[in-house]
Amino acid sequence: MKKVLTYGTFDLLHWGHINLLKRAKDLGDHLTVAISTDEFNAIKNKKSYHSFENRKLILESIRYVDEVIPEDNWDQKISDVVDNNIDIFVMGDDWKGKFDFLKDYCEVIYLPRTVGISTTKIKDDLLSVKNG
Ligand code: C2G
Repeated sequence: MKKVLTYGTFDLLHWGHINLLKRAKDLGDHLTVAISTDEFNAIKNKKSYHSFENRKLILESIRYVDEVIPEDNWDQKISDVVDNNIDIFVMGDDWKGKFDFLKDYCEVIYLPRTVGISTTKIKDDLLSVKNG
């Protein structure tokens, strides 16, 4: 069984996230998603609209996702890969090169980001509608 692993906040889930998760799952047989805790988001200077619990619930409902684990620090990736017997690590290419150190432990693939959508864009667009 080929196991795939990816990381993210996945707030205000949108089709760019789904495109990433689908392509990640298509690379193997099992997809684990490490979702950033609210505390880790603070370290990433990200404020989620949905709580960790609710973002986890949403992710667990996606057909491409087999398992969801918490991401609470920058330094857990090697142990996550080893402890979960991961074959392929996947991230959007906005992270290209940042996780190449994992190549000693698994295949590392950066997938093209989906253009035209982001959680930030959703927030900004809604704000401009609200403000007229
Ligand atoms: N993504 C994408 N296309 C978009 C938006 C996001 O392919 N239009 C991808 C990102 O490249 C990432 C994943 O979806 O691989 C999750 O995006 P975020 O929730 O923004 O994740 P991020 O905050 O970048 O967290 O340790 C790694 C971090 O936790 C990554």
